[in-house]
Amino acid sequence: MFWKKIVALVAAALLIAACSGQGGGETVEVQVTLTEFGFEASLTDFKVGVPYRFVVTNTGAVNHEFMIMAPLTGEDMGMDMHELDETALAMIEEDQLPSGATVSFDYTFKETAPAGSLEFACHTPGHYEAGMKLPITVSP
Ligand SMILES: [Cu+2]
Repeated sequence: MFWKKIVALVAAALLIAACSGQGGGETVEVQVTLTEFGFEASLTDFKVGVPYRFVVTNTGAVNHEFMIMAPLTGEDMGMDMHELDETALAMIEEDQLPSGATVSFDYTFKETAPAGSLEFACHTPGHYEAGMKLPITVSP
């Protein structure tokens, strides 16, 4: 009798946790396409706290990578790939994104990002300079 009550209480607590875990928000799917040399995205204005599922497809002929990070300034250009990777909020490595591949991941923005402070980018050598970047914003 006692144990049944405990089990029921735990089950109820788990249910409540499951329902409130994402603030009641539904995951929003974002389609991103990579080509030579650019991005197309179904969404570029995001909101803090909303769970997004990025579905990233490489429709180009060569490998690309996908990063969400701050635009590079002149002095950042001297950073090596490893340092660059560290500054990214999220990324898909280029060996995971060969021609024709689709990779999905979930990401929720934790901070706002005004225009000009964040972008999608491909930092495979030469690609960024060729135009593989797309500015995004994150609002409260
Ligand atoms: Cu690229």
